[in-house]
Amino acid sequence: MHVFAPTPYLRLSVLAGAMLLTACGGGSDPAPAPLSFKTLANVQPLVIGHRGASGHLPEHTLESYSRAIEMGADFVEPDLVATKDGVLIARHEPNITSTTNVAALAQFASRKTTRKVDGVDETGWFASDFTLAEIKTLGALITDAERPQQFNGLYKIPTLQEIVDLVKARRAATGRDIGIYPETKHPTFHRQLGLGLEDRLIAALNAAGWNSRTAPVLVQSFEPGSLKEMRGKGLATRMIQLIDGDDYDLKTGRITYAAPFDRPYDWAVSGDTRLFSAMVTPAGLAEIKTYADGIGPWKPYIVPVKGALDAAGNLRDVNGDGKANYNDASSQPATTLIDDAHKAGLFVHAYTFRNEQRRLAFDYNKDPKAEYLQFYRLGLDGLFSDFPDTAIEARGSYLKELGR
Ligand SMILES: [Ca+2]
Repeated sequence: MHVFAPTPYLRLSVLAGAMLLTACGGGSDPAPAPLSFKTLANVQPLVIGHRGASGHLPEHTLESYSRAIEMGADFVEPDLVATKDGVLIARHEPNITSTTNVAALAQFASRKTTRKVDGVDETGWFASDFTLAEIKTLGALITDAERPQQFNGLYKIPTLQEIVDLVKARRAATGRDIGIYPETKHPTFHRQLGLGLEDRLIAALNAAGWNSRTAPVLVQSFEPGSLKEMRGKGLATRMIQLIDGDDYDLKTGRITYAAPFDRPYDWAVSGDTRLFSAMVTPAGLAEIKTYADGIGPWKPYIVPVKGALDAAGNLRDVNGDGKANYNDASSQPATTLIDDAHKAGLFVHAYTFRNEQRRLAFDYNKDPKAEYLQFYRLGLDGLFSDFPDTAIEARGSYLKELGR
């Protein structure tokens, strides 16, 4: 039944509304009233191009951000780290070994070193040991073997300034309200190197004329101290507290916590023993509201994922591929987090949505759009996607459901 109509109950209710208007003499052919969004601002959910369109092109390149904008993303998301000469560039990690071709370049072989990042030893090449001029000789790599490899090494590492310039040019050319969503990455790590990210980001946004509440800028961090510092130093943009976890326990459906993903690293340094989970309690949300405007939780804080167990208590291989893993787990009833955050006056932008089959729970039936729709229907205010094209296609389906 209703194979042509994915949400028959919604369509019926719209139809009933239209009939009622007609019966009341509301005029000829009144347009049915669209259903309301459940988002905090009663607007459609935002699609944020996570590291650009990183499912398609090497992440954090101007080409990746451009592709996301072409696909219709509302925001592009640069993660920020600092070079040796103090320039903000877009990389997901201070350690640039996996996202660039640096390991293959003989002239930089001696730069290989071991550094402690958030308490964990990492060996490789670090952005903070390279000047911007040196960084500009590197080529970016795509980090997922399942994604297109033919662009590896072709694109440069962009500076924050180049990203601002790109977005401004695209705003002017398209008339669209495209924004940037910069993240201070490992703020404590950078501060300890004397390369604090906060002053540099504020200076860049001041120079761009984008240090205001209405600027097309959302600033995010996992470390509350970074956001609080920027607020204290006059950053006026909207800000987002990211909320992480280490892994899923598919047997219980619970998020697990292990260092360094158990708590913000500035909490670890200051001796605050709370976990990230403290942030999603009413008290935690109220605390975030004192310095930020929204939260950016990992997806399972909103929709937990849980597997079925066999008689021996082991995870069942539900899809019959011989392995028992995430693909055998199914999404569970949503938590109250979106409603709780909205009650606290905070919007909710969840991460990260990806298309690959190995990243989809069993009950999405291998269709990434099913996951997007589930979250849109809950009133999520925005989401980070490696595939903005799929996110926007699913948003189109959602808008149709609402009669928009
Ligand atoms: Ca399986």
